Amino acid sequence: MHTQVAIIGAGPAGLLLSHLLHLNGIASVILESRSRNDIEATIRAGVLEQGTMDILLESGVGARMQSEGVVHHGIELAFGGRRHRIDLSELTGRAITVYAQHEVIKDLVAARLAADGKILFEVSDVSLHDLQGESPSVHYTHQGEPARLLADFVIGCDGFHGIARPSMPQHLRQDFQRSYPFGWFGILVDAPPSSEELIYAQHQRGFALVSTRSLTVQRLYFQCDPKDDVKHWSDDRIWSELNTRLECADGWALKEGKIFQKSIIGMRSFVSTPMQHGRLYLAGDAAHIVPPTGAKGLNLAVSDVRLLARGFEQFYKKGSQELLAGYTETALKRVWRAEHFSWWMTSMLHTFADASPFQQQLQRAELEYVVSSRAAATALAENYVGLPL
Ligand code: RFL
Ligand code: PHB
Repeated sequence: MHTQVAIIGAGPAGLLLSHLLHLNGIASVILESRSRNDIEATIRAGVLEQGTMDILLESGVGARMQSEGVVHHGIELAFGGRRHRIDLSELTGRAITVYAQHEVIKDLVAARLAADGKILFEVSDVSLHDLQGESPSVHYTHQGEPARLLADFVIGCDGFHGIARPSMPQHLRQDFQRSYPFGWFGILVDAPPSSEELIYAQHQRGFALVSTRSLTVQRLYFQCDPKDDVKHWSDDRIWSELNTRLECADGWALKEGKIFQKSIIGMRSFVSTPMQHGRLYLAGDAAHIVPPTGAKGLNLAVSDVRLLARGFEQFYKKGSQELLAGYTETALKRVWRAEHFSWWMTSMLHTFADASPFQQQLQRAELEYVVSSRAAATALAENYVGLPL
């Protein structure tokens, strides 16, 4: 089998890239290790930047997001028993949309399949070959049969644990990383929203986040030991912890309900450079990870593939490699900005077990500054809604 662009991974990065290429008349094949059901049911991100919404709408896959997603014009920061609103739209003229990542995945898979796009699910043994020459190939197993896909380019959109990044020559790669001594305990709850906007709460017992999925399903998180086990957390214990961390003097209270999913995720910051070598390009979590406090991961995946789609359009229509050659440099500018923002939000809102009383006072001073200075609030807001592409 031959195609122009071979894409490894049907996450947001791989699916959107394939869709954008198709709109430019460029053929691609996606190889995905999991089943369609699996990728459409995995619960991950929820916050889309304005730029991400714009791309989904402009490229014709935003209709359901527009009708079912909810536009939020602000977020709240809670600390010291008080809530403080950051008015994103007033400060930046932009907004965010809360629409689950797996819904974006469903919309993109449906659009690809409706256009006869090729996605091979449940492939295994994927390996990349001849990445230096003009005809790289991907070897894999599908339905028990070994197979080979020849392409002009190979794009690694296979997430943090994929095979594309390790296929880059080790001696050319430089990795930057930081892991955090805490994780997030995430739950999904059958309940009405407790708040019209997301609440990011700092408390001495640890961070908590009130997010939402719909009028009937809520998404809540709280800082935990990354090595803890969900089995140690009864529903009562979870509600008690969340209520303590979110307690507010104004009488606001969480609306509780039936918890139907519990999970623990680790937190890390990671960047691998370069994001390209020969005919191999990396996009999304395959090249970089941010802690979820800034809600940036999915949005970065989208901005990477937007750059790649433009690069391939220029290559196939004009024969120029200029945009593709500059991919790493252009993408990393945005990546590092998001890395900094996500690290900063994480540092400002979480409890660090080894923080001295001095550092605790600095953390509080920073929060006070962000909610009382228009300049500081604007710095948070413009990063949160996403800087222009
Ligand atoms: P993905 O989504 O991991 O997709 C990679 C795909 O590649 C497949 N794969 C392979 N296929 C073939 N062969 C192989 N060898 C393969 N190895 C892997 C995988 O099965 C998978 O289908 O990467 P992508 O496309 O780069 O997208 C990145 C985003 O998923 C990620 O950054 C976000 O989910 C991060 N994130 C958030 N981002 C936001 O922008 N806003 C948020 O509000 C937000 N909240 C979150 C988050 C991530 C979270 N978790 C679970 C880490 C909240 C959480 C809890
Ligand atoms: C979510 O709803 O899953 C979510 C929202 C905001 C974040 C991270 C995750 O910063």
